[in-house]
This record gives sequence, C-alpha cells and structure tokens, in this order.
Amino acid sequence: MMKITKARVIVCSPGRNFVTLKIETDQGVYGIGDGTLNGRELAVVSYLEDHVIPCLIGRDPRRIEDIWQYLYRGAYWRRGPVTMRAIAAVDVALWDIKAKMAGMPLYDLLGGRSRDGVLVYGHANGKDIDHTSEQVGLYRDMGYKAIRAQSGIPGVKGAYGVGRGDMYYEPADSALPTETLWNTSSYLNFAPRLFERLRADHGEEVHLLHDVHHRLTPIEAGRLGKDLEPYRLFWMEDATPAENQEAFRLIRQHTTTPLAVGEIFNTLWDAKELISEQLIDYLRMTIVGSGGVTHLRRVADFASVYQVRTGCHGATDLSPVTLGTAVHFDTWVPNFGIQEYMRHAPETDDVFPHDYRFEDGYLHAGSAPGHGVDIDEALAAKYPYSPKQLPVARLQDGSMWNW
Ligand code: KDG
Ligand code: MG
Repeated sequence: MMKITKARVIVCSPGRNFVTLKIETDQGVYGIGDGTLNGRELAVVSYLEDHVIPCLIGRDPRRIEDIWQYLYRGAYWRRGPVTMRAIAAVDVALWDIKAKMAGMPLYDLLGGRSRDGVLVYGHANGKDIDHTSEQVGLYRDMGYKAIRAQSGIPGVKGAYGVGRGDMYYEPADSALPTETLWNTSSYLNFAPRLFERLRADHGEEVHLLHDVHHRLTPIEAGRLGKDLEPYRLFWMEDATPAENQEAFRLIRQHTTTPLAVGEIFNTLWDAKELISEQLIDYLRMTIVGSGGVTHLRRVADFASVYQVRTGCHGATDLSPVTLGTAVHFDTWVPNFGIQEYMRHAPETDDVFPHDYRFEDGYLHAGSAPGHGVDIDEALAAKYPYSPKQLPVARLQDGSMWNW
C-alpha cells in the first residue's frame, strides 16, 4: 500500500495567476497538477481545498482511474469548468507520481512515442494588416511552421487576439472585465483581406490558423469559411458558440475550411455529436480543462474513430504544468494534429522549471521521469495572487455579445 499524505494548493501570479496542486506521498514521491481557470481561479481553489483534498488523504495514489471515477461520479454534480479543472489537477499530479515511480517520462507510460516532435503553432497578433504580416514574419524567422494570425480591425475597439507584447498575449487584464466592442460585418469584410495579404507575403508553405472566438452565427461562419478557402487555412477555430453542437452542421454544409472547436469543453459529452457526425476536424480540449490525462485520452480514442485529430489549447493561462503534460500526451497520442504554444512570460518559466523545449517549429518532451514540470515554491511565494478577469464584448448598439 502506498498513501497520499498531503495535498496542497499553491496560488501564485508570476506574470499571471496560476493554481497548482502538489500531492505528496508516504514514499517521498510527489506530483504536480494544474487547476488554473482564467478569471475564476479561487473557485477551483475552494473546490479543491474544501471538497477534494480531504477525500484524497490516505488513498493509494497508484489508483488513478478509481480516484478519477470517485471524483467524477462521486461528486453527483458532474462536469463544468470548475469541477473538471479540480479533477484534472489531481489526475495530472497522480500521473506525474506514477511515471516518476516507474522511472519513465509520461509519454512512455502512456504507450511510447508516436512521433519525434510535437508540431506547434505560435501567435502573430498585429494592430493592423501590415503589423500582423510583420509578426508572422517574426514567427517564421523563429522557425515556426504554423502560425495563428489575429489582427486589429479598423473601427472595432479591442478586437479579439490583439496583443500587448510581441511574444505573448494575455487577455485577462483587469480586476473587473474590460469592455470591448464587436462588429460582425466589419470583421467579415476584413478577415479575408488579412489572409489574402498573408499568403501574398509569406507563400503557401506556412500553416496559417485563425480564431473567430465564438463571434459568428452559423451561417456567418459558413460564409467566412467559404471566403477563406482560397487561403487554405490549417483551421478556423471557434467559429460559433458550441453549446448547441448541431450548429456546426450548417457551417460544415457551406465550407471545406477545416474546423476546430473545444477549448471551453469539459467532457466528451460536449463534443460527442461534433465528433461522431464528423462536423469538426480538430478538437481543442486539453488536459487542464477536461479532467486530466485520464479523460482526454478517452476522448482522443473516441475521436480517432472519426478521423478527428487533437489540437490542444495552449494559451498562457494553461500553466507550464499543463503544457508539459500536453507535450507528453501529444508525443504519444496517435491522432495528434497540432499543439498551441503561446509562450509564457519569463517569470512564469522561472517559477515552473520544466524540461520541454522548442526547436525548429516543434516542442520536444524531456526524458525525466514524470511530466517534467515542477514548481519553485519559494519563488512562487514572491508573486501573490492578483485578481484579473477576461474582457466582455458588446455590439455597437450596446447589446452583450460573446467575447
Ligand atoms: O482564457 C481564455 C484564453 O485561453 C483564450 O481566449 C485563448 O482562444 C484562445 C486560444 O485559442 O488560445
Ligand atoms: Mg481559442
């Protein structure tokens, strides 16, 4: 018998807020998990501290599946971003412990390498078309083979994805949500012009991606997908909100632009029809948002039957613990598509020592046992929690819209 002796939540803000779980055992081995929920961090902290940790003490950390089922079925109130992040934090810490005990990098424990490196996409964000094209050039110079392009739109204040620094983009910027403006017709006219220019400047080789960030109706999304077809996007992401999975049938009828969705999904049930009806090409669910490795690998296996590939969310609000775990997962998962890689701030990287590395457009998992990411608690203590929320969006007449 092996036992969990202690579990602690560490909240810190090295560049942005992170919620980290450390699980300790009677054998001296510990594991680290991420439970960060952007703008709602303390809800996960309470879920973990008040409801989950007391149930973990004394359990055998090797029984990952049983603990997952206990936390999912046993909660009665299933699913949702808070619950599934708390479960993910535990699950990832337990996989970390198991892989360390086995003396294997996590990808080996999962079934071994399926590929040499993990194709990633970076973020080129510009204030206008010229600037965005320049940013795409910068990413190409760094070796990226796939680049997401977002641009400011004339007349639209705070269009989604326009960064404040060159290397990373952090939308959670204020204790109370910043109000941004949205204008669908300006965007629908603008977006094809952006990609026409990017293809003209950068040629056909580089993979270009774009995030609509839930702003369109299904028929508008169908039209945008069609207008973007000449520019051969790798994907068009989150074209319309996906609470109603059927909405994607309409988009699919109108365009061959590949579709990606799912960074806000929590379980397979959020994507079941999207996958089984082959309404999407890439699934954006990731480790922290979807109950950890245990659930995500089940989802990936289901998706593989329908030729849907993974495209894990990897924005800066997913801590290095999630990114590191994702790189191991991506190294193994047979139906891998691409991994998002929005670089973290240097302070974040310092607080979370890790052994994954970027080279020539790919991320490479390290070979240390476990998922390869730790937390420097003394350094973390120097960056106290600082409340920040994501923005909201309104239309020109003042109506609330989807941010
Ligand atoms: O916390 C919200 C961000 O993770 C999200 O806005 C980033 O859409 C995003 C993406 O594709 O990275
Ligand atoms: Mg997105």
